[in-house]
Amino acid sequence: STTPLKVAVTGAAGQIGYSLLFRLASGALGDRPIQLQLLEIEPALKALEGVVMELDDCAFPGLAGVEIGSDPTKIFDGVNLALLVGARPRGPGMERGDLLSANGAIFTAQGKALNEVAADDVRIGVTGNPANTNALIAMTNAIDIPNERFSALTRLDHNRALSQLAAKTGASVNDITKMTIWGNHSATQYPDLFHAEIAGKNAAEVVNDQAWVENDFIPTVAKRGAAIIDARGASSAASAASATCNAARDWLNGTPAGDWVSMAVVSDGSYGVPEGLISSFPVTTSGGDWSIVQGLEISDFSRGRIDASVAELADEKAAVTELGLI
Ligand code: NAX
Repeated sequence: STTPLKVAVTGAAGQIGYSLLFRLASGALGDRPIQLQLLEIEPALKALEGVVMELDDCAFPGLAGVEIGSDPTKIFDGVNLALLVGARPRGPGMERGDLLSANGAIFTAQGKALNEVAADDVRIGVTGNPANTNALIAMTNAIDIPNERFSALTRLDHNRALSQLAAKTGASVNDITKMTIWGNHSATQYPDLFHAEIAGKNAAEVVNDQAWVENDFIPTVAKRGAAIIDARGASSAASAASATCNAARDWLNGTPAGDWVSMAVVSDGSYGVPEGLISSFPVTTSGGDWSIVQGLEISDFSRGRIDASVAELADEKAAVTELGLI
C-alpha cells in the first residue's frame, strides 16, 4: 500500500528518539512510506522542532510527513503503530513507588488516548522503563484495544545475547537462531541459550561451559545497560533505537521461518507465567500477530531463573494495583 503507515513516537526529543526517528524515516520498517506523529512534553517541544528540522534536511524519500505536539489525543489520532519511548527516569532520592506513580500517570493517560483515537489495527510497543509494567498499565487503560496489541521491548536484551554468544563462539550473529529472553526487562531477566542454535547446532553444546553461561553470559547481558552507562556516561540509545526498529519490523512483517524473537507480551499462562503478566517469551510473528513458541523443555536451572524474574513482574503488578493505576 502507498498510504503512509502512521507511526507515533513518544519522548521523541530524547536520546533514543534522536536515533530512532532517523532509522524509521530511512526505511527501518520496510518500503512503505511513514508519517511520524511525535509526542513530547511541552518544555521539550522546542528541542523537538530542531530534530524535525534535521529530519527535513535529510530529505528522506519515504518520510511522508511529521506532526509534533504534547496532546496524546491529537498525536495518536489514527496511528497504526505507537512506540512509547518517553518515560520518567528515576531521579535522585526517588523510591520505586514514586517511579511507578510518575510513569503510571504517563501510561494511564497514553493508554486512554490510544483507546480513543488510534487506528483499529494499532500495535503498541513500549520501550520506556519500567517497560513491562508500563505496557501493563497502558494495556489495562485501553479497554477496547485487544491485549495482544501491546508489547514491551526485550529485543535489545535479545540482541545483546546474540552478540555475546557470537563473541564467545566466533560465530556470526547471522548463524545464531532461537535465542530467548524470559521475564522482565530488568536485571532479573533470563537470557536463555539452551534452545539457541549456532548454524543448526545446539548453542549450549557448542559452548559446553556452564560456568561461562552462569557467571559471564547471563550477567553480562542482564547488566549491559549499566556497563554502557559506566563507559559512555549516558544510557544506551542507538542500540535501544535499533532494537525498537527490529521489534516493530518483525511484529508487522513476520519472523523468518526456523527462528523466533523475544517480545514481552501478555501471558496466557504458557510456561507457568501467570496469565495477564507482560513477560518476555520466545515468539513468532505473522500478519501482525504474535504467538508464543510452545513445547520447549525447561530445565530446573531455567525454571528457577524464569520464576525469579516473573516473581518480580508479579510484584510490580501488585504495586501498581495498590496505586490504583490498573
Ligand atoms: P531521555 O530522558 O533522553 O528521553 C526521554 C524523553 O521522554 C524526554 O525528552 C522527555 O521529555 C520525554 N517524556 C517524558 N514524559 C513524557 C510524556 N508524558 N509524553 C511524551 N514524552 C515524554 O531518555 P532515553 O534515553 O531516550 O530513554 C527513554 C526510555 O527508554 C527510558 O525510560 C529508558 O529507561 C528506556 N530504555 C529502555 C530500554 C529497553 O531495552 N526497553 C533500553 C534503553 C533505555 O534505557
